[in-house]
Amino acid sequence: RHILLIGAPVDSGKRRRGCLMGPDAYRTAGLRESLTDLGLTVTDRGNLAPALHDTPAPDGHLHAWGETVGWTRALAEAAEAAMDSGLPIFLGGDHALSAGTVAGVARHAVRQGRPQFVLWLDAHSDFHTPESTASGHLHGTPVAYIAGRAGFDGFPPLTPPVPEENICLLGLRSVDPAERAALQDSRIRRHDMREIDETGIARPLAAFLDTVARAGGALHVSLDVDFLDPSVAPAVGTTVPGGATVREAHLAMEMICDSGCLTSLDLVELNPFLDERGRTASLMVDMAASALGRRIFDRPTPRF
Ligand code: DIR
Ligand code: MN
Ligand code: MN
Ligand code: MN
Repeated sequence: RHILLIGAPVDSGKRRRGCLMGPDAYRTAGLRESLTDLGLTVTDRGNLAPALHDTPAPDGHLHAWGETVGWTRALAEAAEAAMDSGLPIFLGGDHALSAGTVAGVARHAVRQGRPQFVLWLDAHSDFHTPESTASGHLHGTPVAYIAGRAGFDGFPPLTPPVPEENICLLGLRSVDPAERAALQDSRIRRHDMREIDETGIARPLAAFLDTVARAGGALHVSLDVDFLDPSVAPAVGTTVPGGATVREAHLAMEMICDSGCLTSLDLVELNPFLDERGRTASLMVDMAASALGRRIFDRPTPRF
């Protein structure tokens, strides 16, 4: 399948700056070359810019509301259109960008009559609403938006939202009390690091991928750098100890590839300003390569 690289230098989802450099860090780390080495054809579409934004924030504590609304509109359109030409990889940019990418790919799935699924690989649940967020950082809200929770005035309408049972959060270890209460009230699938410790990462992931495959679904994967342990992926503003190891993360990416379901991918929250000689950017490039077919030896994914 044809791969599209789409730069989304979104930096409005939190106060600490630097994610706007993410797309160029992935290019510098050789993302395109890693994928062409796999025999894939790759087009780099350059970087997007936000749509004009004039929407007032519903509340004063929300950081950069209008800019994030503008990005969400631009990204939703770009993502929907990209799905007609290949498999887009969105180069972030902070996690606020996924409101737009998921809105866009979900619209495309509706047109195809295909259910949309979302796999969220993240230390955080990103399930705040604009009302519940204490930080006012919108990168902590995209899962709530795509699931259709209220309060996102000015954001493009989701037609329809992604069904809760089609969303799977994996890697959790930092969930705020309001998010926890809302998640426990929802049908969103959620797997914390304790579960990964107890069962291994393959079991919950295989179960979800099996559901996607049986439904003939489109699968969007949103990979937050902080899914990985900060000892191997330090270049992110919100490090949380106790994350996925390099091996766990590669296994997850290889299983995603084997499922044959992957239709779009976000690489988010890389802050190159915090990196050590590009090691986090390079690791994220390796993750993308594993998700798109890089292998040591071919071997079918075991069933659980
Ligand atoms: C944190 C979000 N729960 C907040 N942190 C995130 O500010 O609401 N970091 N999403 O990546
Ligand atoms: Mn189409
Ligand atoms: Mn996130
Ligand atoms: Mn996170």
